[in-house]
Amino acid sequence: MASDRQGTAEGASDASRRVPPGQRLVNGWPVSHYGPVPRFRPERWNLRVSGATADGAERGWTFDELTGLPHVTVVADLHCATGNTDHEWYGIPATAVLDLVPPAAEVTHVMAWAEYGYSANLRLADFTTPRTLLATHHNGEPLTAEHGFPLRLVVPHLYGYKSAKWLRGIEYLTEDRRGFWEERGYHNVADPWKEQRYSYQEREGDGPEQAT
Ligand SMILES: Nc1nc2c(c(=O)[nH]1)N[C@H]1C(S)=C(S)[C@@H](COP(=O)(O)O)O[C@H]1N2
Ligand SMILES: [Mo]
Repeated sequence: MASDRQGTAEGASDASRRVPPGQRLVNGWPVSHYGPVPRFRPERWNLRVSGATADGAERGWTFDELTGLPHVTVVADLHCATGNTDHEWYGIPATAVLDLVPPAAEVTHVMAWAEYGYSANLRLADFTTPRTLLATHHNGEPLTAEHGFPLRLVVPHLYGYKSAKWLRGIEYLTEDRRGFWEERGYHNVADPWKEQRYSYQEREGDGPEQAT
Protein backbone atom coordinates (compact mmCIF):
# COMPACT_ATOMS: atom_id res chain seq x y z
CA MET A 1 0.00 0.00 0.00
CA ALA A 2 1.63 2.87 -0.53
CA SER A 3 1.76 5.93 -1.81
CA ASP A 4 1.03 8.24 -4.33
CA ARG A 5 3.77 8.32 -6.78
CA GLN A 6 4.57 10.81 -9.39
CA GLY A 7 2.09 10.31 -12.11
CA THR A 8 -1.04 11.54 -13.65
CA ALA A 9 -2.54 13.18 -10.62
CA GLU A 10 -1.01 15.14 -7.76
CA GLY A 11 1.46 12.49 -6.54
CA ALA A 12 4.79 13.52 -5.09
CA SER A 13 8.07 12.42 -6.59
CA ASP A 14 9.93 12.83 -3.30
CA ALA A 15 11.11 9.31 -2.47
CA SER A 16 10.81 9.86 1.29
CA ARG A 17 7.11 10.44 0.88
CA ARG A 18 6.57 7.33 -1.10
CA VAL A 19 6.51 4.67 1.58
CA PRO A 20 4.52 5.31 4.75
CA PRO A 21 6.03 4.45 8.13
CA GLY A 22 6.34 0.73 8.74
CA GLN A 23 5.80 -0.08 5.08
CA ARG A 24 8.43 -1.45 2.80
CA LEU A 25 8.84 -1.90 -0.89
CA VAL A 26 8.36 -5.47 -1.98
CA ASN A 27 9.18 -7.22 -5.20
CA GLY A 28 6.44 -8.50 -7.41
CA TRP A 29 2.82 -8.19 -6.50
CA PRO A 30 1.72 -10.43 -3.66
CA VAL A 31 -1.86 -11.57 -3.46
CA SER A 32 -3.66 -10.85 -0.23
CA HIS A 33 -7.27 -11.55 0.66
CA TYR A 34 -9.54 -13.63 2.82
CA GLY A 35 -11.37 -16.57 1.26
CA PRO A 36 -11.50 -17.99 -2.25
CA VAL A 37 -11.11 -16.20 -5.58
CA PRO A 38 -14.54 -15.85 -7.16
CA ARG A 39 -15.23 -16.86 -10.73
CA PHE A 40 -16.54 -14.14 -13.03
CA ARG A 41 -19.93 -14.99 -14.54
CA PRO A 42 -20.73 -12.11 -16.91
CA GLU A 43 -24.40 -13.06 -17.26
CA ARG A 44 -24.94 -12.80 -13.51
CA TRP A 45 -22.58 -9.95 -12.80
CA ASN A 46 -23.64 -6.38 -12.07
CA LEU A 47 -22.43 -3.43 -10.08
CA ARG A 48 -25.16 -2.05 -7.86
CA VAL A 49 -25.40 1.38 -6.33
CA SER A 50 -27.79 1.22 -3.40
CA GLY A 51 -28.62 2.84 -0.10
CA ALA A 52 -29.38 6.54 0.29
CA THR A 53 -29.45 7.70 -3.32
CA ALA A 54 -30.88 11.17 -3.99
CA ASP A 55 -34.00 9.81 -5.71
CA GLY A 56 -34.27 6.71 -3.52
CA ALA A 57 -33.79 4.36 -6.49
CA GLU A 58 -31.08 1.75 -6.91
CA ARG A 59 -29.00 1.64 -10.02
CA GLY A 60 -27.11 -1.23 -11.62
CA TRP A 61 -24.74 -1.73 -14.53
CA THR A 62 -23.74 -4.85 -16.37
CA PHE A 63 -20.06 -5.22 -17.10
CA ASP A 64 -20.62 -4.16 -20.72
CA GLU A 65 -22.43 -1.05 -19.58
CA LEU A 66 -19.55 -0.19 -17.27
CA THR A 67 -17.09 -0.14 -20.13
CA GLY A 68 -19.09 2.77 -21.57
CA LEU A 69 -18.40 4.96 -18.54
CA PRO A 70 -15.51 7.44 -18.43
CA HIS A 71 -12.12 5.95 -17.54
CA VAL A 72 -8.90 7.45 -16.17
CA THR A 73 -5.40 6.27 -15.31
CA VAL A 74 -3.92 6.65 -11.82
CA VAL A 75 -0.39 5.71 -10.80
CA ALA A 76 -0.34 4.56 -7.19
CA ASP A 77 0.91 1.74 -5.00
CA LEU A 78 -1.18 -0.37 -2.65
CA HIS A 79 -0.20 0.16 0.99
CA CYS A 80 -0.71 -3.14 2.63
CA ALA A 81 0.57 -5.90 0.54
CA THR A 82 2.66 -4.32 -2.09
CA GLY A 83 5.11 -1.64 -2.89
CA ASN A 84 5.91 -2.37 -6.46
CA THR A 85 7.14 0.59 -8.43
CA ASP A 86 4.86 0.33 -11.40
CA HIS A 87 1.26 0.09 -10.36
CA GLU A 88 -0.68 1.88 -13.02
CA TRP A 89 -4.38 1.54 -12.54
CA TYR A 90 -7.02 2.19 -15.18
CA GLY A 91 -10.69 2.37 -14.46
CA ILE A 92 -13.72 4.45 -13.62
CA PRO A 93 -13.17 7.30 -11.19
CA ALA A 94 -15.33 6.92 -8.09
CA THR A 95 -16.50 10.49 -8.67
CA ALA A 96 -18.18 9.32 -11.89
CA VAL A 97 -20.36 6.97 -9.84
CA LEU A 98 -21.46 9.88 -7.68
CA ASP A 99 -22.20 11.99 -10.75
CA LEU A 100 -24.28 9.24 -12.34
CA VAL A 101 -26.09 8.25 -9.15
CA PRO A 102 -26.18 11.28 -6.89
CA PRO A 103 -26.25 10.48 -3.18
CA ALA A 104 -28.82 12.00 -0.84
CA ALA A 105 -27.60 15.11 0.97
CA GLU A 106 -27.29 13.17 4.25
CA VAL A 107 -24.77 10.66 2.91
CA THR A 108 -21.52 10.69 4.90
CA HIS A 109 -19.95 7.30 4.11
CA VAL A 110 -20.06 4.52 1.57
CA MET A 111 -19.80 0.77 1.95
CA ALA A 112 -17.95 -1.00 -0.84
CA TRP A 113 -19.39 -4.51 -1.29
CA ALA A 114 -17.52 -7.36 -2.93
CA GLU A 115 -18.17 -11.00 -3.78
CA TYR A 116 -18.82 -13.34 -0.84
CA GLY A 117 -19.94 -10.47 1.38
CA TYR A 118 -16.57 -8.73 1.77
CA SER A 119 -17.08 -5.09 2.60
CA ALA A 120 -15.08 -1.98 3.38
CA ASN A 121 -16.46 1.30 4.68
CA LEU A 122 -15.10 4.65 3.57
CA ARG A 123 -15.73 8.20 4.50
CA LEU A 124 -17.41 9.94 1.58
CA ALA A 125 -14.39 12.25 1.26
CA ASP A 126 -12.06 9.26 0.89
CA PHE A 127 -14.30 7.77 -1.79
CA THR A 128 -14.46 11.04 -3.72
CA THR A 129 -10.76 11.81 -4.03
CA PRO A 130 -9.83 12.11 -7.71
CA ARG A 131 -7.49 9.13 -7.26
CA THR A 132 -10.06 6.63 -6.00
CA LEU A 133 -10.86 4.26 -8.85
CA LEU A 134 -13.08 1.36 -9.77
CA ALA A 135 -10.24 -0.33 -11.58
CA THR A 136 -10.53 -2.78 -14.45
CA HIS A 137 -6.88 -2.76 -15.57
CA HIS A 138 -3.42 -2.84 -14.04
CA ASN A 139 -0.34 -1.86 -16.05
CA GLY A 140 -2.36 -2.00 -19.24
CA GLU A 141 -3.78 -5.47 -18.73
CA PRO A 142 -7.15 -6.56 -17.38
CA LEU A 143 -6.89 -7.42 -13.68
CA THR A 144 -6.04 -11.03 -12.98
CA ALA A 145 -8.57 -13.13 -11.06
CA GLU A 146 -6.44 -13.00 -7.88
CA HIS A 147 -6.17 -9.25 -7.98
CA GLY A 148 -9.87 -8.59 -8.40
CA PHE A 149 -11.03 -9.26 -11.96
CA PRO A 150 -13.26 -7.88 -13.34
CA LEU A 151 -13.47 -4.84 -11.06
CA ARG A 152 -11.82 -3.70 -7.85
CA LEU A 153 -11.81 -0.58 -5.82
CA VAL A 154 -8.44 1.21 -5.51
CA VAL A 155 -8.16 3.74 -2.70
CA PRO A 156 -4.49 4.69 -3.03
CA HIS A 157 -4.24 6.82 0.10
CA LEU A 158 -5.56 4.19 2.56
CA TYR A 159 -4.43 0.72 3.70
CA GLY A 160 -5.20 -2.07 1.26
CA TYR A 161 -8.20 -3.53 3.05
CA LYS A 162 -10.20 -0.54 1.81
CA SER A 163 -9.40 -1.50 -1.80
CA ALA A 164 -12.06 -4.18 -2.20
CA LYS A 165 -11.34 -6.70 -4.91
CA TRP A 166 -14.21 -8.28 -6.92
CA LEU A 167 -16.30 -5.18 -6.30
CA ARG A 168 -20.06 -5.63 -6.74
CA GLY A 169 -21.68 -2.72 -5.01
CA ILE A 170 -21.51 0.74 -3.56
CA GLU A 171 -23.94 1.47 -0.75
CA TYR A 172 -24.53 5.07 0.28
CA LEU A 173 -24.65 5.41 4.06
CA THR A 174 -26.10 8.19 6.18
CA GLU A 175 -24.03 7.05 9.14
CA ASP A 176 -20.81 5.11 9.44
CA ARG A 177 -20.88 1.32 9.70
CA ARG A 178 -17.87 -1.02 9.95
CA GLY A 179 -16.91 -3.24 7.05
CA PHE A 180 -15.35 -6.70 7.12
CA TRP A 181 -11.87 -5.97 8.52
CA GLU A 182 -13.04 -2.90 10.38
CA GLU A 183 -15.27 -5.21 12.44
CA ARG A 184 -12.33 -7.55 13.04
CA GLY A 185 -9.91 -5.22 14.73
CA TYR A 186 -8.60 -3.07 11.91
CA HIS A 187 -8.69 0.68 11.97
CA ASN A 188 -11.87 2.25 10.69
CA VAL A 189 -10.12 5.04 8.78
CA ALA A 190 -6.85 3.27 7.72
CA ASP A 191 -4.53 6.17 6.88
CA PRO A 192 -1.05 4.64 6.40
CA TRP A 193 0.67 7.96 6.89
CA LYS A 194 -0.80 8.04 10.42
CA GLU A 195 -0.23 4.28 10.85
CA GLN A 196 -3.89 3.75 11.57
CA ARG A 197 -3.71 -0.05 11.58
CA TYR A 198 -5.84 -1.32 14.46
CA SER A 199 -9.14 -0.33 15.95
CA TYR A 200 -7.62 0.16 19.42
CA GLN A 201 -5.80 3.16 17.95
CA GLU A 202 -9.06 4.85 17.02
CA ARG A 203 -9.89 8.17 18.54
CA GLU A 204 -13.21 9.85 19.07
CA GLY A 205 -14.72 10.46 15.67
CA ASP A 206 -12.69 7.84 13.80
CA GLY A 207 -15.39 5.19 13.96
CA PRO A 208 -19.12 4.63 14.32
CA GLU A 209 -18.80 3.85 18.02
CA GLN A 210 -16.23 4.32 20.76
CA ALA A 211 -13.21 2.10 20.26
CA THR A 212 -12.67 -0.26 23.16
N1 LIG B 1 -12.84 -8.91 -1.72
C1 LIG B 1 -11.71 -8.71 -1.01
N2 LIG B 1 -10.94 -7.64 -1.31
C2 LIG B 1 -9.80 -7.40 -0.62
C3 LIG B 1 -9.40 -8.25 0.43
C4 LIG B 1 -10.23 -9.36 0.76
O1 LIG B 1 -9.95 -10.15 1.69
N3 LIG B 1 -11.37 -9.57 -0.01
N4 LIG B 1 -8.21 -7.99 1.12
C5 LIG B 1 -7.73 -6.61 1.08
C6 LIG B 1 -6.37 -6.45 1.58
S1 LIG B 1 -6.15 -6.63 3.25
C7 LIG B 1 -5.34 -6.06 0.76
S2 LIG B 1 -3.80 -5.72 1.38
C8 LIG B 1 -5.50 -5.95 -0.70
C9 LIG B 1 -4.46 -6.76 -1.42
O2 LIG B 1 -4.59 -6.60 -2.82
P1 LIG B 1 -3.76 -7.52 -3.79
O3 LIG B 1 -4.05 -8.96 -3.45
O4 LIG B 1 -4.22 -7.15 -5.17
O5 LIG B 1 -2.32 -7.18 -3.59
O6 LIG B 1 -6.78 -6.42 -1.12
C10 LIG B 1 -7.83 -5.98 -0.30
N5 LIG B 1 -9.07 -6.31 -0.95
MO1 LIG C 1 -4.06 -6.14 3.67
